[in-house]
Amino acid sequence: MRPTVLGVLVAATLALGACASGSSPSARPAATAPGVDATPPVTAITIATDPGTELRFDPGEVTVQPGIRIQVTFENRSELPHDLTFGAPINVASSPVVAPGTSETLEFVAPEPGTYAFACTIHPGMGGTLIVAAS
Ligand SMILES: [Cu+2]
Repeated sequence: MRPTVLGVLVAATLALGACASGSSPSARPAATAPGVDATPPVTAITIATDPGTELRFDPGEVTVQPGIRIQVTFENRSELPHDLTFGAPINVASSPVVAPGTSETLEFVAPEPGTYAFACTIHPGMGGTLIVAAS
């Protein structure tokens, strides 16, 4: 009689354990804060500067999808120092001075659909537009 009761208890414990571990994967996404997906799809884009001495980005307009992780490679192809700065709500920037012929990679998650400016803070008027639009 006793061994049978013990056997039932062990079986019940095992069943509970299996149940708990079985529900673990589905519980994991709920533990992640909304909008903070650890592995959203990645879109890689390149924003370069004019290869000469013109104070402009190439391209001056970039379109991406909302909620996508964006990897921006900023290539300073010109003979002048530049930087690449995204204002609020993105708030991501390269080093204050990206030397001619060098590049840096920035990363952020594209905000909600809209139009967002980026700029070179070294050269007033040198800027571009990031368009976030659902496709
Ligand atoms: Cu500049």
